[in-house]
Amino acid sequence: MQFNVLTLFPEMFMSLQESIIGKATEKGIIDINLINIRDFSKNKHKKVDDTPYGGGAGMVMMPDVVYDAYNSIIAKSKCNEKIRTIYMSPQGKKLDQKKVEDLAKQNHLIILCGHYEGIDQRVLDKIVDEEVSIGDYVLTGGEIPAMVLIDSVSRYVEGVLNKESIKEESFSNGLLEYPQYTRPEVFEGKKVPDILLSGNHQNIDKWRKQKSLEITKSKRPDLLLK
Ligand code: 4H6
Repeated sequence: MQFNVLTLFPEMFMSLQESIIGKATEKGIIDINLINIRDFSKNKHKKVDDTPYGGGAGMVMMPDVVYDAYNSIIAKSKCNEKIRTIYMSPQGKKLDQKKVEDLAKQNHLIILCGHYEGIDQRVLDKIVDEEVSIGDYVLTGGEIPAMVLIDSVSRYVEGVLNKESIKEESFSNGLLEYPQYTRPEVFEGKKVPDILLSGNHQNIDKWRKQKSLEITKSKRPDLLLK
């Protein structure tokens, strides 16, 4: 799966190369194509923003620069299929596991990261298919939300994780995860629950399902109502 990211801060995405996503990009399962919007500035000072019409604080990213950066992706894309363009914004629809699974069906995505006070509305109207938010809080830029989206979607791409981890995880069954234990058998006087050492997998499954329910009921009762 290919993620094309339009950003003023491509270096921020280097952290994605650590751990599992990094392994997947090495294997070629995932391709993160970073496009520096600043490279498309026509200005000799590489200016990408200007003051807002109508006045007000801060700066707005210029539509032509963003449009040229976007078109550089379209020009290079070999397939004729339409590529979904997502704008990371606090005004977007909240990202949840359902949306993540839906996005994972795409072969290509374009993710637009805004900065300053945002981007001129006219280019957004032209290129953006959907606005996505990672939660109800404001950040200085769309890069961290874009990384959250890439990480969560990549987990569903064939070959990134083993299938078991996806099936067993939180939310896939609508419940939170049961508690996990590993060696040592006794830690600070606390023993691992006996049932997990019993070797009886039917009982272990039952116990875990029960724990999942209990934990969901106490920590996230809203999930049970859904
Ligand atoms: C688009 C428009 C996403 C992007 C405005 C982005 C939070 C989220 C941004 C802005 C983001 C999220 C610029 C508005 C800075 C506030 C970048 N913040 N902002 N919740 N910020 O997914 O000022």
